[in-house]
Amino acid sequence: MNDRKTGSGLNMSRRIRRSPFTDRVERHGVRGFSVVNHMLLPKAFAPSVEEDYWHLRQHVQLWDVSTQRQVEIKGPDAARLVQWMSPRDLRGAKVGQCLYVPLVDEQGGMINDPVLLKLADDHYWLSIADSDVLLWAKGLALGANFKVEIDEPDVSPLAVQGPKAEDLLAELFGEEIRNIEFFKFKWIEFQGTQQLMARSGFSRQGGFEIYLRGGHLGGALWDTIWNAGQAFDITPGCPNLIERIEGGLLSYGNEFTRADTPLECGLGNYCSHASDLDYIGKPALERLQEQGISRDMRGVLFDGPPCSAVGVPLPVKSGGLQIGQITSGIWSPRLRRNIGLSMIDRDFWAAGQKVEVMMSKEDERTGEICLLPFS
Ligand code: THG
Repeated sequence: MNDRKTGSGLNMSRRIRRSPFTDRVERHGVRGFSVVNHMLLPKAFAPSVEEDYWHLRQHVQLWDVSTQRQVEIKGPDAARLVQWMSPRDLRGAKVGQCLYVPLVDEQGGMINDPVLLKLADDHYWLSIADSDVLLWAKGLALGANFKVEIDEPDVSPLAVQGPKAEDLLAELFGEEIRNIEFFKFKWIEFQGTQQLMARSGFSRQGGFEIYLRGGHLGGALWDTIWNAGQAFDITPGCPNLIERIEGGLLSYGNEFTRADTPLECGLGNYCSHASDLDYIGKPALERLQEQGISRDMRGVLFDGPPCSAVGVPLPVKSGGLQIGQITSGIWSPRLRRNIGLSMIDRDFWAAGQKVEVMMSKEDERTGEICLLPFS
């Protein structure tokens, strides 16, 4: 399938970047791609998302998540710029730590929700979701005259996710990797190079992400893990829609956009109330905090035949009144019910609230609101 066109009919060009692992992913028969940060993200491998889901919960998978591009910020003003970009209080952050940080604009609207890695006091990576943070950061730095260098380095994360990830990686990179705590990272050696390994990833099944420095090593890193992974039942995978929704992991561009604030998308815990902290959008978020939010992120459980992956948002109603929309939804084979993520209006957001989900004008399903994550 290494031609100019994927199976889904997506027309390839240089603007849709390949990753250091794309060759491997194609060799494994990937069944389609999405595009994130102008780069290919595998969408499915096994015959169904459901098979991938059960496998992820029991074994180990190798995910090409190179689309989680790094925006590197270094220099004397790096810490100041990163803090200015986020309402999360970063003053206590330590080298070796990963932090999930909302980035907001001057109106409090979500710019992105990256994982921040603190490499040194004056050196950070923002491991971004799907928006052009590089340009935002460069514009801010230039306008404010910050002494920083900002770039997208040759770094491509490869995720090893699932309950057997730790045993597999300990065999390859040493027992020390077992001591990496959740959302911390350490340096490992691979073919004479130093590589960053974090205990993190876009699933709730445990696992690690290796931030590969040097795309030319991509094939070798993939093959090394793949070969050792045979004994662990490894398969190629990708962020799994069922598992992600069940786990309440949000996707920028799907669950929220620049039209939403972190307070409304369930990211209020990552917004500081400290009066002596300054960041872009602070007045807007403070105003909203005072007023109180009028919607918040919730789960929706709904009845009827299994629903396939939601592509176009599904209206959520109560007594005919629209109170939200499901932005990601699918059938959960474990809960044996359809599940979805939606921001829900305040008067209706209590767990247990009965709702209607509109699959189409003719197909109305009964459902109820629940807290995240789905249990
Ligand atoms: N890994 C890396 N980069 C990423 C993602 C990732 N960039 C884009 C996207 N995913 C960002 N979104 C999330 C959302 C949630 C989490 C990670 C990335 C996550 N959060 C922890 C939780 O909810 O338990 C809490 C983190 C904290 O306390 O700071 O795992 O997957 N590299």
